[in-house]
Amino acid sequence: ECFSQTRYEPNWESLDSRPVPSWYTNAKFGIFIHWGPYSVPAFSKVGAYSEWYWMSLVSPERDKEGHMLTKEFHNRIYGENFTYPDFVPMFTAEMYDPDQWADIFKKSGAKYVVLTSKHHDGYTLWPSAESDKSWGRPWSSTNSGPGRDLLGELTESVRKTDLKMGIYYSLYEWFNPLYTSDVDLFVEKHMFPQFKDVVEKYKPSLIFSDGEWEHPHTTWKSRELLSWLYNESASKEDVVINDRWGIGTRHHHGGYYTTEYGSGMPNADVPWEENRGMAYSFGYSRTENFEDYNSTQELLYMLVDIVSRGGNFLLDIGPTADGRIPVIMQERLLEMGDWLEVNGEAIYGTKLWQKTCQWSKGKVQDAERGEYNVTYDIMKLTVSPDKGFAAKEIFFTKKGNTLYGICPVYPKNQLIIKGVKLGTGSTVEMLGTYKTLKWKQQGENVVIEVPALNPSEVPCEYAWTFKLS
Ligand code: FUL
Repeated sequence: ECFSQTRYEPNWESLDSRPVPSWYTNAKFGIFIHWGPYSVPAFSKVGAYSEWYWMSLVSPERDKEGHMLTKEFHNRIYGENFTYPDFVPMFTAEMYDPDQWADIFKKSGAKYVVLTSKHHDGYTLWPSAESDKSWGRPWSSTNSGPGRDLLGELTESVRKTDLKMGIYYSLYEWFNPLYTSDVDLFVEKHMFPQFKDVVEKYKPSLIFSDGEWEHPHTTWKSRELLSWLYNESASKEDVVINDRWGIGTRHHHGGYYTTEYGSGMPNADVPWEENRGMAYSFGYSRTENFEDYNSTQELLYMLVDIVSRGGNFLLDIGPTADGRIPVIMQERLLEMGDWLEVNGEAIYGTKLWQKTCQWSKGKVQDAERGEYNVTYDIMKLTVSPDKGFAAKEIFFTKKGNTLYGICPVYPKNQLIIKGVKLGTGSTVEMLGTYKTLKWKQQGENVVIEVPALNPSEVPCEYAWTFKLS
């Protein structure tokens, strides 16, 4: 892959023709991080996003109930005269240890990390001259709050591992005086130089653009920016971008397609990525309790389901204002890593298998026909295999001639995979064990003898992978 030899023109036809670098489509699992001054109040109506605190506080239009709750909380705890920028000195990050973060990410089995370089509040986690200038006050993490280059430090730590480092970047800034008065001037004097600065300084391998929806891509001059990124920038070799570059670009233009708190994309022809938090918010929210968090099992099934349909999973965590990754989030990540340690072979570098069927309530989803309506609620149910037939209980992935069947339920005695012909000399094994399993071809189906395992032989929890090669 050498992307830098092609010259990309500032039009969508040319820009969209750039292939998404394969490091990304092989990676499958990434960690998203929402961190900023909003991590200080760390408050949201349950079900809403805490990183929207400032907007929730001042705008009844957006979500009246959320606004009332936020306002009541804010006035009671901080007082009416306390403004959002007053949170900045409380955004201290004194416990921030980027090496420890990177270590957890590595152990989680994720292959890339995406940190909010700047969210809609405009506050930057790196020294940005544009930010301080157009806000007319210190508005970056080096000269206020933590007094550290949070992005630079994490970039360095992540790059000591083999994980890729990426950034989230919001195009719009709710209350930036330049943005609210003259968006064209904002794009020219603020956004362009700022975007170029963050790219040249940290060479991100991924850019998750966002906050594009108030203007068309022509206002953001996205095509010009992207042709610079692809042709000129320090990131041009391996950079991956998403699809949020102006009204109507989602699922049409840019790089991979994004879905958010959904189930992913029906169409597997395009690289896509589902992003969500472990509970309801991206930023840390102190209103979220134990029962709001998805279990490791649920998160793993999301990952497996998404990968079986050809997508990536960008799972978000919200660190605290003092720089800790909440222990429940650490636990989820480490447990996902334990599973991936055994089963990663069936995840990384795989493609969807044509006959991938979705495990869902009463309805089988078919990637070939593109039906699409997975609800994760079913993950909470105990599923009993339907007479040992695989179609409803297995997620499939493939790599070359190898087919992987990932079973969220341990098959009793037999596993029947319908519509698969295995050549003589093929082997079937269960990942994490050294057992080669007995199998036979029975017409159109492969019938695998599944041994009962002693507790000490069970290779992992939650789902077991059968490798047919
Ligand atoms: C959304 C934002 O508004 C959310 O706060 C979050 O950053 C999510 C990933 O993208 O559109």
